[in-house]
Amino acid sequence: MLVGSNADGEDLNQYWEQDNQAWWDWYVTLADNKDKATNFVDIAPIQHYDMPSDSELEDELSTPYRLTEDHHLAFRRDGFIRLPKVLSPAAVVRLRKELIRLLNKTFPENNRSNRFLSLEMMWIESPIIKQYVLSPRIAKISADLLSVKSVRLYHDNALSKEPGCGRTPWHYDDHHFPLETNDVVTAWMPAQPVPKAMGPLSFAKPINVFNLVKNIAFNKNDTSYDKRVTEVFKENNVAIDSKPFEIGEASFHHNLSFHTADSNKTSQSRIVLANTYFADGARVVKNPTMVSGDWQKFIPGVGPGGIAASELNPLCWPANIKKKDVEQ
Ligand SMILES: O=C(O)CCC(=O)C(=O)O
Repeated sequence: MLVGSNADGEDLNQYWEQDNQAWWDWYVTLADNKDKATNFVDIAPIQHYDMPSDSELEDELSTPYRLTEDHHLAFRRDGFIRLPKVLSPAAVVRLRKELIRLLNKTFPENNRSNRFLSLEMMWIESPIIKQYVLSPRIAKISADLLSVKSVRLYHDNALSKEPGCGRTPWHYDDHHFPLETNDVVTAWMPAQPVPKAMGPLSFAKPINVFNLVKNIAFNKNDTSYDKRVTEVFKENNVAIDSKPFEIGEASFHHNLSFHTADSNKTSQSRIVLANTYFADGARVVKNPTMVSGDWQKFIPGVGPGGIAASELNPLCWPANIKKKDVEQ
């Protein structure tokens, strides 16, 4: 899966040489997959909901979500939180329809089997996805959980775990995002319910368990890192939250939260919109590595050490989205 100098030796301190889909194709090979699914579980198709109109969607995605003190405490303690009803079922169905349209345009039917498909920066192309990505509702939850005044977008990401795709390796996002700050959060918003068999995002808790595994060497060529993290978490009886997601439920995780996801053993794609936001003012790290993939696509024109505030990193909270921007 690795090419050019990325394929040589063990060194991670180099730029990624392919596109971001190639990054995911490589990354999932680093997961330990003992139990390969052979029979897929058939799950019920999503119930019918009337699609929201553009203005209903805009209203929903600009309405603040009521976070409680318990939510804040749980996020600070555990590094992630699951929130019910972040999206209405109708908004989930509209999101799914648009993500499928975009995925279908990019990935031919005959080249999807067992893969982890990804698409980023969809908000530039799709006014519908733009509503979900620059959403004041989602960005305000993110800023509030981080306890920062303002957040910018790092990227949006469609994550389609296809039937038969194996586990997502254990990791924390600090390893991936080349941002010189820990004020980074990802809103992981499934575009359908995610039962256990589909591979819900799963979190190790509390947040500081990253200290148990921070000295494990990352190996770009095999599954040893993922295996060792699993072992260390087991040895230390680390609690893993791997509950299913209801329709409309979303999780928000900090960049120090260790997470994984099981394989997709169902016959449906596990489609998710994952938006990552970071505190305004953050800089790009001085030495991005190949584990950051093609990050310059997300922060164009800003080099190592520069402030991550390109035109593709708009301030999402406080909100500056205008109706006419959405309808362009
Ligand atoms: O969706 C997955 O399986 C992994 C996603 C992930 O690691 C993330 O959003 O940070």
